[in-house]
Amino acid sequence: MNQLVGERISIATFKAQTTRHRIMGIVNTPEMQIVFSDTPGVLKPNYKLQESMLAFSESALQDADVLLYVTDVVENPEKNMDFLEKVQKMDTPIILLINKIDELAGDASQASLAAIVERWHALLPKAEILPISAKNKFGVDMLLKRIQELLPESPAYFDKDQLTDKPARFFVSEIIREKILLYYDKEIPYSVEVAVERFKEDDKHIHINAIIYVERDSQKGIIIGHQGVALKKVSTEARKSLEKFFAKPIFLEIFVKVDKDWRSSEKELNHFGYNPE
Ligand SMILES: Nc1nc2c(ncn2[C@@H]2O[C@H](COP(=O)(O)OP(=O)(O)OP(=O)(O)O)[C@@H](O)[C@H]2O)c(=O)[nH]1
Ligand SMILES: [Mg+2]
Repeated sequence: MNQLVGERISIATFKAQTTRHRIMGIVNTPEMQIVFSDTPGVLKPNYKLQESMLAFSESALQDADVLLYVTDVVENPEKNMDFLEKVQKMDTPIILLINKIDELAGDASQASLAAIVERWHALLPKAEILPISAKNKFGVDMLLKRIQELLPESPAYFDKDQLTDKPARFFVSEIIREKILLYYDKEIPYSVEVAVERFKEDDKHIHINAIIYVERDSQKGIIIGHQGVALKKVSTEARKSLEKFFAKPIFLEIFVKVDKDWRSSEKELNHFGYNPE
């Protein structure tokens, strides 16, 4: 979606379940508007947060005019059979994007791509299949063109100068969460939520206070690290990314708090914005 919209709207990391919300990225030209919904990947929920994540994916499925199912050159197509069977029965046009074709190197790459396309086609015969590389922007313009052909005529849903449906604070918490996904292992990134307590912008700067919530005391210690070194790194790297995102100098203060078992609590999840409308 970032490549299609031309802005870094959704955070992306090598870890699974990076995206937790439904995030809109809007492309505007004089003739048209395309509203992309980036969603969490389809999963079988083990706790309440994951139930909300799945609900975001399903809400996008309900109102989309075109579905883009993003897989890559190594994912096992059988992994999400239930979901594939469901979308196969829907009337909505579907484009299956085989991403990361830059990873297919050497003489055998054409043959292996053909084999991958073949496997997916057998499972989802109604889908148009497009090999792409988001990294190299390969196939992205062709995809935009194809989406434009498939979209129905309709008035614009959003203002023509709007880029996303999310407020500035959302991107602050996502950028901090991105650093946590990058720098901590095991269950830590999945036990973390970030809330922005203060976002104050003046002519020259933005002042931000954020809180990293964890599920237990032991995790708080890990986030902070020996003599605060780990948290310092998160804070420094987040500040650099935020300065790029907002194109302004940032003062960033981060605190760590325990919110016991927040990801299993309906109330806390609502409080953190995991309530699909
Ligand atoms: N080689 C290569 N890597 C890519 C490409 N596109 C994305 N990646 C990498 O793949 C990883 C996953 O990207 P994400 O955007 O987080 O993937 P996602 O499908 O949104 O995953 P979740 O949000 O976790 O469900 C990141 O490390 C990206 O940098 C590509 O075209 N080629
Ligand atoms: Mg994602």
